[in-house]
Amino acid sequence: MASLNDPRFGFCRDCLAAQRSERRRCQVCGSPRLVRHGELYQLSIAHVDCDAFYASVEKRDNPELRDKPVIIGGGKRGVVSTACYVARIHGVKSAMPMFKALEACPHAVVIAPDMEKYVRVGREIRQMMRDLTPLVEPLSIDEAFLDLSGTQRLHHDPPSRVMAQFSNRVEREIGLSVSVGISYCKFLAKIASDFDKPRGFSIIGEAEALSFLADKPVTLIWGVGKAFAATLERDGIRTIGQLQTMELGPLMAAYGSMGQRLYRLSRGLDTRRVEPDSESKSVSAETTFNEDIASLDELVPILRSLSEKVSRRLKASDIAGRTVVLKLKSRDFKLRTRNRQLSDPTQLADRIFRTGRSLLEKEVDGTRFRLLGIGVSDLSDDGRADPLDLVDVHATKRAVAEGAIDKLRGKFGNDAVETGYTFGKIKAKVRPAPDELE
Ligand code: TTP
Ligand code: MG
Repeated sequence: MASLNDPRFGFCRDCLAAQRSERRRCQVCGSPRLVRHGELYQLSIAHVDCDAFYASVEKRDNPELRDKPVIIGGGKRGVVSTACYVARIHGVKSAMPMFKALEACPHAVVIAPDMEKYVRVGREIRQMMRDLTPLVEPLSIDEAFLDLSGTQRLHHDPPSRVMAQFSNRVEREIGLSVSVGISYCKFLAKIASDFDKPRGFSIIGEAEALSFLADKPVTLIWGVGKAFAATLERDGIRTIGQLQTMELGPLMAAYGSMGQRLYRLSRGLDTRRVEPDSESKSVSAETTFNEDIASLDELVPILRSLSEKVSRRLKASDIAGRTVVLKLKSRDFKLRTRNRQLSDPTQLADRIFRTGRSLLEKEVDGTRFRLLGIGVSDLSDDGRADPLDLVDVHATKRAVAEGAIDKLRGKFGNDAVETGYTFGKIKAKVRPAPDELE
């Protein structure tokens, strides 16, 4: 039996089957897309970047373009925004003047950018990332960091397998391919995602960081642009390996604060956290019904199971939210959102549910709803969530019970324990009593 550190330990990116031999194709589905790495199940920082993003969206929406060289760009500045990988073979690159690009690839199809569409698609992909963790830090329209540490219990899978499933999901549901890089820090995760584009999946572990970086050019380091690289070159420094042999003092004396960055990143030392942007600063779950629902009795169990989903995500990342947000969409697509601020941040399904239910009760007026959502915003991770409530003894009891349920679910899976409300929804047409959990 291979240990977790065995380099033969891996899985198939297509069917996810575990691979325990050194064969080049998956033992189950025959795919050659295998990933193996000694630290495969320990690394949890991911960077995702879409492949030839604008061009891929246009190809997706017009299958006739599939095998043709496609360039997105033009407009007033007359430069290339991006080119598909077919056009890149001819030497077309982002930021190249269009006339040059067409010299290199005269038969290319040139399409003007449709920014609105790309923003929309970028958002859809980002939402899929947020389904995995609230710790999503977008860097641009088509790329983001994800911190998946601590989510194994939520997903019942380590981050690398979660990310392989994510890239398959984006292909299946959005129709685009992405490249994924996985490492223990942002610096190397980003480098990894660029490593075998398109449809890439690369891992850089701690053990290999130094040797991986040694022969790479200094321009790979964040903040080292052309001008600074020229300065370094004048000082005889071209590779990251050279920086690895230099001490902090002389580097800082020569290059100021940049010297510290050179020192640390050249050694693969990067403690920057994945910082979610304001859009990510809420965790929510929602569902659209097969048939519109008007009755509180039917909405409440759904609200309960959505609250549990939100709570699971919060607990997995050890964050809490102070404002509970209820979302309803009526049959005529009118959106209602209702907020309530709590006295302190929560990650408990019970508190989210109860607050959501009291907001919901006020909205149930015979309107038929097509969608129900619940979430929390005002996120924090400072450990001040859910202080024991000395006034409401019942709330404390429920919090303790929820902790016990979490433990069981951690051991036996999410479906192992069902509360009265979700039981009512999933297993039978049992209507929950008003305060069954008390
Ligand atoms: P990138 O991720 O840099 O490029 P890409 O997605 O097209 O290709 P790759 O597979 O190498 O990741 O940028 C994302 C989008 O941003 C790109 O599709 C178009 C736009 N863009 C510009 O408009 N101008 C530019 O100079 C660059 C680099 C990108
Ligand atoms: Mg890209």
